[in-house]
Amino acid sequence: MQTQTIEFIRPIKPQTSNKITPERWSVPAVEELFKLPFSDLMFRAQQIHREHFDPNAVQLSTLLSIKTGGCSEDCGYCPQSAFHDAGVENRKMLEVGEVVKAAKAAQEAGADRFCMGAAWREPSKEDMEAVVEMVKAVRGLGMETCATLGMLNDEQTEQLRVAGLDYYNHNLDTSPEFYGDIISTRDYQDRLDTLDRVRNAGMHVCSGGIVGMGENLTQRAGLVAQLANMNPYPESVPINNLVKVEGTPLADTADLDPLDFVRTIAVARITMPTARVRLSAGRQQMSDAVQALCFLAGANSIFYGDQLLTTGNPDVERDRALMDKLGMYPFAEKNH
Ligand code: SAM
Ligand code: DTB
Ligand code: SF4
Repeated sequence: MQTQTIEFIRPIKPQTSNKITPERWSVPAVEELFKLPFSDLMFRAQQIHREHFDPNAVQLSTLLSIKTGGCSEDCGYCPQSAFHDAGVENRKMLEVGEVVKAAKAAQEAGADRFCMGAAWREPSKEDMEAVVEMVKAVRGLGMETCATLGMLNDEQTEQLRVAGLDYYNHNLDTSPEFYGDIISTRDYQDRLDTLDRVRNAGMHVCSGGIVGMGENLTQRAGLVAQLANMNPYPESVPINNLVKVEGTPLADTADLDPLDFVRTIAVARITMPTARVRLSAGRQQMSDAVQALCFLAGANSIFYGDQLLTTGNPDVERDRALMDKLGMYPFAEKNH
């Protein structure tokens, strides 16, 4: 009986276009996945994970905030927005040398991807000149490069591609229906347009969202459906658990049940089988047991290093200890 239920929710309207994504996920179908008995959901996710990846390998990506604070957007979760008073200073952009130093340290600690984040609505011409130098220098170290700089136009995506940027991170954050409750200074379509530009320029897409912002189940499913129906879906999907920062409008949001976070990872894995699903922000507040469940649910990437952008992340020693305890290893080590 249970198997029939699982089969029923899998398939969705066939796509008529000749693009790559083989199936479309309706929001109700994704919601049905969320509602599966926990063990059935985990089993489905693990089967799919093992079809496409070594289930014991995890990708390690280190983040660096290259421009912190003073952002002109009003994202309700974000401590870097100039609309909120979260105690984050508006600092100037880092120098290329500082970025290279941080990237080398991350590489020595075992990271294979380096992600440069900036608190911008979009980069200016001068910003782009500096970022291009940073991307070239980090690539020169032999690391995979990622950047998250806000909205991009066609010229900027081309500049980044030429510089050698491997991934561009730009999150949808939540479902189109819930989005207006969280951000008012740019709309959902702006995000989709930037992601299209990144894809059309030939770079890999990193896009995900945040859960635990007070969204309901349909809205959570709506985020996953949006990501999974991108054509093709992102190669890298960060799932962030809201980090509640004092001074932001979402600081007092009720805690998400950790098992609902695990379910979100599993549903992302099932709907985007070949993506790197990243267990992203929120790990510092998570027990080892919940993180282990996330890996069982199909997460195979983490942010590595004791700092995200402005908030903390588990330190390298804690992550190495967790990987050892679980018999997990970095993708990069296995491949070299
Ligand atoms: N300013 C650029 C932008 O918004 O695209 C890049 C940096 S922005 C901080 C990158 C992403 O971090 C956001 O889209 C959001 O998903 C995530 N983020 C920011 N604050 C967060 C928080 N408090 N908890 C969880 N994720 C957060
Ligand atoms: C993503 O999805 N999460 C990262 C990265 N992409 C840029 C950012 C998390 C930020 C958490 C809050 C902070 O440290 O400021
Ligand atoms: Fe600015 Fe990005 Fe934070 Fe939004 S999420 S306020 S765009 S730094």
